[in-house]
Amino acid sequence: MSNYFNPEIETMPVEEIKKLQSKRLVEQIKHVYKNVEFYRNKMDEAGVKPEDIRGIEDLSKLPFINKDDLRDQYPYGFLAVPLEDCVRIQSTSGTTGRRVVAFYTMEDIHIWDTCCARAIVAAGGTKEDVVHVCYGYGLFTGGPGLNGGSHMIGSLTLPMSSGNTERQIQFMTDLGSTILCCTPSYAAYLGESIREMGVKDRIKLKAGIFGAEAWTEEMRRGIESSLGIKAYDIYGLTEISGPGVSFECSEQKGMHINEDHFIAEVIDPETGEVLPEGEKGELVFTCITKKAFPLIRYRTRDICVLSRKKCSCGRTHIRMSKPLGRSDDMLIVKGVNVFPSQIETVLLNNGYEANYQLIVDRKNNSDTIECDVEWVSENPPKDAADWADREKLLVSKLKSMLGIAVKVKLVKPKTIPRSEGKAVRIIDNRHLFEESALK
Ligand code: DLL
Repeated sequence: MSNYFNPEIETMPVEEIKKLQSKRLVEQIKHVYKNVEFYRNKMDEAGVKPEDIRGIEDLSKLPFINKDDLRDQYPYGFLAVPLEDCVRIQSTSGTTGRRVVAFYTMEDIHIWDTCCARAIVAAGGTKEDVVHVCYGYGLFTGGPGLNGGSHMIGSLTLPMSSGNTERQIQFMTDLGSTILCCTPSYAAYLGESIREMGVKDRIKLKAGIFGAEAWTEEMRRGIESSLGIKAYDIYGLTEISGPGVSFECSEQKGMHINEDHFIAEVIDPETGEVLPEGEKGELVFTCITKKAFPLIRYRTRDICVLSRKKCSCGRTHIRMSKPLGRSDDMLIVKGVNVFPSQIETVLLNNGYEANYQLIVDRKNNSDTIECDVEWVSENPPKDAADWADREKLLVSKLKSMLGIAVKVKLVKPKTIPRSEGKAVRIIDNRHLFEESALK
């Protein structure tokens, strides 16, 4: 059985992909220049006419856009087709300021479903599978995206949405779910709950498709062993369509970007300079087939690396690394750059699971950072002295990883609130951005 959904496209020679991208880019630029005042003004300001864009080699002539532009144009400013041609909206989960609303024509939904179908097939999915989707449904793209992909393959789709873990596990056992789609933190939680309920031998899962938040290789190994599956990463963002912008193949060495629909670039976040393949920088996407809400040179804030190295799965589409952080989620504590993934690595390397929370505060003009972490239920502290020793050990490991003192509080299992969507890892009580916005 082929593990491609669209073999002729997924294994197309690179030169052919670039030709296809060039042709589609030229059409797309004409479309947005004609139909979106924002793009017309931006391109006019930059002195670029649609006819100056003759192929992907001209992409860098176009200006970048970012999330602030989307917020400023809320809700219809980026709409490139008449509203009556749209059949759906989805939205980002932004907690501050205006949300970003993305529009889709029926054909845009078809493209998105195709991207998700490719991801499911790459994880071994066929029409015989039972695809258990517990990403949230609604405005969040996770549920609808994987649901659409699963339908396209013809798999039996369980639109579970998030929440009610006992019911999730009951359906999983009763209906024989074989592919699980959810956030990695929820997958880890499901693994814990299955172990506690003692039903692991009744679980038929073979693969999981996890994304929407950062997760480490250590976390992947933990989930693979607790659920007895192979765990695949999937990446995407609402602005560009949703999940399935890129996905992992069986090699698990980066995610193939669906290059017939999206052109990826990596840029220096400070200067905007396009970086050569293999260098780390901010990921930028251009949508070349979507019609209702086509973003051109959209700065994602995700930091990653692209690779054209041949993949042994046979796919020729470029691969992106896992996001290595965001140019905007990095914490600066006592002037030191801290990535939550560094903390996670220390915890997982020292026998803990990714059940932790970082609390950042500022007292007397000095930053503090506390890491609350649960001990694993099989290995509770023997006594108060053991408890204190374990905290001390983590303090020293974190100090050597980060270069700053982190207060560690070891807590009982299940004390840190579980998330059914994206885990809330950071509580930053300093609210630096809000403060500066007010002043
Ligand atoms: O999280 C779409 C999605 C749903 C992707 C389900 C995968 C699975 P947003 O809510 O708009 O969309 O958030 C997009 O989440 O810019 C990344 O920072 C982060 N992100 C998404 N996938 C991954 C991943 C969905 N696999 C933002 N690894 C993106 C790390 C991810 N971060």
